[in-house]
Amino acid sequence: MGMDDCPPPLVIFSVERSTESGITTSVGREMTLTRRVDVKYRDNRTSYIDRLWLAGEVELTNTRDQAARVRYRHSVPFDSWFIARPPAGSPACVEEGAVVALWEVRLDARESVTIDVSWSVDLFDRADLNRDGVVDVEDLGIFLTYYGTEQRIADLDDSGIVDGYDLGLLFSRWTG
Ligand SMILES: [Ca+2]
Repeated sequence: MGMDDCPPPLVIFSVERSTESGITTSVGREMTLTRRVDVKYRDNRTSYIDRLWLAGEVELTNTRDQAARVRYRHSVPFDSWFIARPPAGSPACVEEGAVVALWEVRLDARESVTIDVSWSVDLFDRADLNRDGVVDVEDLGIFLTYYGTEQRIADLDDSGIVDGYDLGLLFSRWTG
């Protein structure tokens, strides 16, 4: 699931964000004694329905007089009601309530490189048990096989047991 293997946070740096028509633009720069990171990307963190995406570039600069590795990481939050599934080979991974992506490049002395940091991750409703994009009678069928158990996939409210509250949640998300 990739739930536990997201890379740990790096030094946080400030990014200016503005949102217009559901698209958030982030621009920022981090400068230390050894590196400079310039980011500019857009994402749909405020308007996603079934897909969370981010598109943009990061310029990484090694300001040292010797080769070094420079890393860049970002994290985009989403409603934890949804299950996020990065496609195979994606730079993105998922931790609780956020999509995380990390890049690392080796740069020569004083070298600068611009990298594409775009990704896209499918989001599934937690009640969409077979992850096919709709909450319908097939999901209800799966749900009922787990009724009364502690099966986590059907324990929609994380109470520890699959019961009537979970059934109510499933119907509240019904798309038919
Ligand atoms: Ca389904």
